[in-house]
Amino acid sequence: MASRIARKITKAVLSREQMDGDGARVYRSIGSHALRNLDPFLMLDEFDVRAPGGFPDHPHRGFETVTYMLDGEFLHEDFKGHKGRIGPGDLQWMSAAKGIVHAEIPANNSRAHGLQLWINLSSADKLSEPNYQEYPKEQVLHVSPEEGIDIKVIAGESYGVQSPVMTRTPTMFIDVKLKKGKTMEQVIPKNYAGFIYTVAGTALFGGDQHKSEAHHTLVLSENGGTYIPVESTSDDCHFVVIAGQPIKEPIVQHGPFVMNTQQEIYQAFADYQHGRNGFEGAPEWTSSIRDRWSS
Ligand code: FJE
Ligand code: FE
Repeated sequence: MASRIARKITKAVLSREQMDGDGARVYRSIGSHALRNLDPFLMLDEFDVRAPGGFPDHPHRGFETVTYMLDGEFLHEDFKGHKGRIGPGDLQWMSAAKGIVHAEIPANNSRAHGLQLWINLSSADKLSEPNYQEYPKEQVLHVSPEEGIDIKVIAGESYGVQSPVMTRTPTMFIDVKLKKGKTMEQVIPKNYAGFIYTVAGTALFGGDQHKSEAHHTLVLSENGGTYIPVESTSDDCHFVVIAGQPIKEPIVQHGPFVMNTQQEIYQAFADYQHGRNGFEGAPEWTSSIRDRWSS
């Protein structure tokens, strides 16, 4: 019988809340000082935003943003007129690539709570055409291998269910809810780097090795292992498993621009400022939703 190697947890970091955007509360996982970046991931924020907070007009270049809403609703609008609403369980997979300028703000007065993941793009993809993949809750595939185990397959595969999301950077992203005492194993391609982010409840991750509560990032070992075992120790256990193929290229990041060289960062600023090379129309544009909460 072939031997199976389990991933272990090499590092556990608790996120403290901080403010970003315009008065928006986030728990930063990847992208915080303790977890600078975990190639191919640049950032994971658990946002918990109430109007008038939000993320008004801002640009992106060189990577993808994945917004997965847990509770409440966001409005979004971009500089090409693409707009919509992201509600509980909805998924927006946005490949900003050569340039998107947009606003993301709460749709109403209740709390907008969710996850936003930033995935780097390889040099070959950084200046490709922007692209959206949008899935309302009903179209996000889910699998329940047994009662008390509920998995949403946002990207990649879990228990034989394959997400239709196209990932320019090979990525898996699953959302898991477990009742107390339930066990599951998530398969992870052996060359992927990955982590778990805990949203609620407690569980043992990586054998009996690690117990965790909410707002923790658990970095997975890069030991060639092909799965991570989990056992829930509470009825409200909720976490995500995110893993991807490392890009292994230099990263120069300036806020919302992520390129390979300093020169490309200067170019991104100039393009954004002058409305060129994918940022056409950006200097004149303001979103119609940005003033929703100002009187
Ligand atoms: C930001 C550039 C940005 N975390 N979580 C600079 F793009 C952002 C930003 C976000 C963001 C947006 C959502 Cl919807 C959720 C997020 C950062 O838009 F805050 C800064 N400072
Ligand atoms: Fe954004």
